[in-house]
Parts: sequence; structure tokens; C-alpha cells
Amino acid sequence: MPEFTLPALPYAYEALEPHIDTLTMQIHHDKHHQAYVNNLNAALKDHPDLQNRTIDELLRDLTTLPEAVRTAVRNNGGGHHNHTLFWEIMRPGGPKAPGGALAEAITGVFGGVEGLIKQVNDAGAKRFGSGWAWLVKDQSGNLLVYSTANQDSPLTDRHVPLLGVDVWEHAYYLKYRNMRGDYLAAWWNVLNWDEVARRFSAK
Ligand code: MN3
Repeated sequence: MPEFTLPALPYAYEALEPHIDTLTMQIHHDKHHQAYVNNLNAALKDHPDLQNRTIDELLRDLTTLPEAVRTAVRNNGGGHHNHTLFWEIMRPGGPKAPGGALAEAITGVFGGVEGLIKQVNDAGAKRFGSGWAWLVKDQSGNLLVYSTANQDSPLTDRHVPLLGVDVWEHAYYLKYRNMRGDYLAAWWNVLNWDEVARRFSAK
């Protein structure tokens, strides 16, 4: 049966320095993300029908999954999907602002990139405990900012995640200690706006 696998990082562990430190990237990708993948595979071991679905399908259809696996897919499937997105929407030396249709949409909703950054950082700062801050596209194509707890995915609400910031302590504690706001402020330096735009325009 097919198993979910840990995707390789699309850049070196040290590529996002000084904003995201090398050791955090190593532990975050090799240990935390790997654990979500392992736990997801373990949960689906006796459900070959579910193993043939994509991770997107599993998270969209979460409420109809067998109760025995639902929480494990929510937490570990969510963790797998969220982190796969997270690696892809970061890169060293990317453009400092979005372009094209995404830029127009952001200006329309948030007044500009600074307005978007403020809302995302605010959502991340206010998330009590662990979770994510998101920019998503809803089913009508509207842009929304909110946060989710733990590894809950916007896909379960039929929203397309465009940009997500991990605000679990494991994402920043080694370098930023308890200063989540400093991490959030720095994180935008490594955002891959081209990938966010690609997701925004994807059908
Ligand atoms: Mn994480």
C-alpha cells in the first residue's frame, strides 16, 4: 500500500538564516514533520481504502472519515499537509512583495501588503498555545485571514491555504525563545511570494 513520505526541503537547512536558524530547520523538518508522516501512516495501516486518497482529500473529507482514524488524520495528516506547504512557501531571497492578481486582491481586501502582514501577525500572536496563522481563499475566491489551533487545516472548511505561518513553539523557540512576535516579524523575510501567487491563481 502507498505510504505518505516526508518531502525533501526545497533548499538547504541553513538557507533561511538568519531569520530561521539551521538547527530549528533540521529538527522541524527531520523530526517534527517526519513524526506527523509516521503517525499518519500508522493510523491508516489497517485502512487501505484511505491510503489511496490524497492528503488533501483526507483533510477535506475529515468529518466523514471513520471515527477510529479521524483525530489521527486531523492532527498528523494536518501536520503533514501544513508543513509541506510551509517549506514550499519559504525561500531565501524571494521577492519582497507579491505581484499581479494576488497583489490586486490583497490591496482590495487589506489595503496593501502591510495591512495583510499586520492581520496575519495579529492572528498568530493571539493564537493561545499551538497553531497556525493563515491567508486562505474561500470557495467564492475571497481572501480571509484567521488562525487555527494545533494542526487543523483550512482544507477541512473547504478553504484553500495560500500562506501559513507555524506558531508552534518548535518553529521558533531555539532562536526567538518566548518572543513569538519577533519571529513573526522576521518570517516575512523568507516568504516565497511567487509560490503564494501560484496557489492563489491555481484552479
Ligand atoms: Mn511545525
